[in-house]
Amino acid sequence: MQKGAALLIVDVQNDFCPDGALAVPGGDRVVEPLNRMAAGFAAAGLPVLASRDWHPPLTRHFSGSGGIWPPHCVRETPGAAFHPALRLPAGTVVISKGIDPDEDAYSAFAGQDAAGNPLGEILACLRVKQLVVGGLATDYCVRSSVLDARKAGLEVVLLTDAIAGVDLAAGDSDTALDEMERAGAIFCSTDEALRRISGLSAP
Ligand code: VGL
Ligand code: ZN
Repeated sequence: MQKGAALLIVDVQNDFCPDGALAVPGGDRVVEPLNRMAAGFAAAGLPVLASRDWHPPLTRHFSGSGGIWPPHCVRETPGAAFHPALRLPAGTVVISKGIDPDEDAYSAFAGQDAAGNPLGEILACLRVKQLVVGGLATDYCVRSSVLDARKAGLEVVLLTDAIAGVDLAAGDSDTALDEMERAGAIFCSTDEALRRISGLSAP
């Protein structure tokens, strides 16, 4: 990790954590490594971005309106808030997605910042070449975001201890990991990634 790196924290929101409307098993385990990673990026002067699922109350994404999911992450509700223990550095760019009632919009690249700038444009403006990714859920939004980042020509480092999956069907997360690896994502632990950005060990 070096100049040109950015951290993307995907959907670490209450509804995807234990007791949430669409709880990912062990979802809150990602908070501690992502806090360390975000602090490391901030200390190195590197950008941090955090996506959030930000649905309208009625959307095709929800069961009852044609989708497969129970209502979750409805914009401006407590379930859509970031996990209370997640520490986002000052200046973190928040990317909202799933706003359109006609789209699932799993990928953070389908999202935009408060001013309406799409994630891809923001990363281009910041001259980001390498995206370090962790968050929820491995088999949906992390997967889609990583595959889109690769399609956009970015290097991707996936933080293997800072992700957790829904596994609606057993093995979904493993399949997603295979797809991401085949697409060229590099797998790395948070500790290893931190050593690299702080320059404590030669890459
Ligand atoms: C997600 C299912 C439905 C995710 C979002 O953030 O991975 N999963 N909506
Ligand atoms: Zn959703």
